[in-house]
Amino acid sequence: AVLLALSSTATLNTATAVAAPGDPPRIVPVPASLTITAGTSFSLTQSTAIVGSGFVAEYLAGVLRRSTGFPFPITTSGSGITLSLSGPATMAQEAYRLDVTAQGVTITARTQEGLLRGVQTFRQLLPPKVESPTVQAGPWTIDGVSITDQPRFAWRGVMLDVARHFFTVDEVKRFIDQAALYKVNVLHLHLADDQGWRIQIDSWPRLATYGGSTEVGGGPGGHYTKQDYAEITRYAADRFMTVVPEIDMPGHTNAALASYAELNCDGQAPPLRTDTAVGYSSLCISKEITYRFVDDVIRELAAMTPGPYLHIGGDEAHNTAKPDYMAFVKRVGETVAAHGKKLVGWQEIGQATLPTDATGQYWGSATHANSVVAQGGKLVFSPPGNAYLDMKYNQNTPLGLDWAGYIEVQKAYGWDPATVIGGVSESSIRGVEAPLWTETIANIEDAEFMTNPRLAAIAEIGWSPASTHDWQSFSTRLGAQGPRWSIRKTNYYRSTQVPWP
Ligand code: TNX
Repeated sequence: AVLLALSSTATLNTATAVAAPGDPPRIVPVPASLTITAGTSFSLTQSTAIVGSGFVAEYLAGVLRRSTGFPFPITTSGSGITLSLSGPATMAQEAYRLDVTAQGVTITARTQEGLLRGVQTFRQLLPPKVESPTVQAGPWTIDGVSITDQPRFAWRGVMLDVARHFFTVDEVKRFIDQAALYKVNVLHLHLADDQGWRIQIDSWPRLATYGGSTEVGGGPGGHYTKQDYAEITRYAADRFMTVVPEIDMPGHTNAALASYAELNCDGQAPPLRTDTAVGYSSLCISKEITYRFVDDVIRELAAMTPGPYLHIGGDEAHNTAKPDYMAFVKRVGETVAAHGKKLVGWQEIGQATLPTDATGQYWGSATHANSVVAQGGKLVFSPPGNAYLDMKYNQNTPLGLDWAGYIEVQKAYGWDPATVIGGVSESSIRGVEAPLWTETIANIEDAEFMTNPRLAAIAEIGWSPASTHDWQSFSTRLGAQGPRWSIRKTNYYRSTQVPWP
């Protein structure tokens, strides 16, 4: 076979929307290195086995059985699609190698996590109908290729605001599945805000039962029981996605203040709110019960959280005096550490004294972000003008806000975390995250419309080497995702900037 060594940027650069045989595969995020083996191919058949074990093998078998109708037995020896954990110790945690030869497919990694990332790439080597929930006719042929790949950043996140509008466990699972396709590995759940409290807390039960009883626009809202929440974290963990729960404080707390009169400085519970104002609510910084409340919530949340991070919000506390804010965040940071978790907060937490392993989520202020870094913390970048999934695509988008401008797909793709603010070294950057705030997003179809295709752009910025960044290449590869989403019945915005087939 003739080996064509191809750099991902140069070769995935074709402008035509329909792949011809021998064209490079259209993978998002683009792999660090990809070499086509011309003239070689492998086809899945009735007798192809999956050689491997564990959840990743089951996951791959689930995808392939559904659409091909083939049995795909999971075996411990033989040939077919081999999932091998024989990757060298020098391989990064999530790195994988993927080889397609005439003899079969091998995905090699050092961890199950690496194998899962390789499986997501493998799906994109197959025709879009592999994503079908029902059996389709073959052929199921894959061109010969060798891929080596690993992420640029450890945190490639998406945030779902389940406070402004509630989303069911099944809807969250669907959201997780779609994000996992693009190697997104953090699901940040915004669990409490002025309009709703969405997680059961046994020591303060009215938070969920009363504080969770409505949402923006006055709908019935809802909340996750501890069992529901365990189901979400397990489903995410199977896809090597860490759930980062956020309880926003001291602002964005009307739902809690409405649930317990004693949390208010004046002892009066305000009414539940279903409007979209921000910046009016605050926990009562001077009352000791506030800290009992915070300790109880963080203790129960930490116990429900398999991952290392707890997000305390901290944004837009416009109704909290600055000295109060600083004292409050410092104390809550200590509480999070006392319960064995690492503190995450929106950039404003940089104003307070933080634990040394804190993470600040940048959303527009270099000053605040820099003070997180100055204290030894790290940053997750969510620049609103590029990464906010709740911004309209253009003036005609029926949903969304526009305070950070319109975000067409090219704008979502057109940034680099290393240059958003000056003077932050790449080692201080934990990664990137695309937040979906849901003031205007009432159901999962609308959430998908705002998320796709922009999340794929943010995912590529987080995963792929900076040297591969190229709009022409990306837009062509992104176009190839459209048929996959259509077959999955995932809603998406058909941007005119993208050459959909
Ligand atoms: C600002 S970004 C907020 C949210 C809103 C969002 C709407 C941030 C940390 N806070 O409370 O939902 O704008 O785009």
